[in-house]
Amino acid sequence: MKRWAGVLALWVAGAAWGQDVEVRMQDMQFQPAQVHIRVGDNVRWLNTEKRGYHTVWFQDEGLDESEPLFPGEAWQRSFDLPGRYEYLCGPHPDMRGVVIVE
Ligand SMILES: [Cu+2]
Repeated sequence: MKRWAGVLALWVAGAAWGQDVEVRMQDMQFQPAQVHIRVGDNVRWLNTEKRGYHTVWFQDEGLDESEPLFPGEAWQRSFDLPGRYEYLCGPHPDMRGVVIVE
């Protein structure tokens, strides 16, 4: 019985649609600056600084910048199409990252 429950749990995990991936905003950087995900996955950006705010802005796509994210705040987005999605932080344009969706 226990064994079957384990097999079922593995199957459910493998079939799950939309994994969550976290990117931290720390030391004026996106960490990791590059993430590889699969179609349907969700990326969550979390500000783990002691002070100061950041944004997440997919400027190249013509999307709106996120609201300012203060320490402890997060913003998320899912990706439904394969591609390479570059983004930056509005207040700190040198702070950049990329999401690669496969
Ligand atoms: Cu920033």
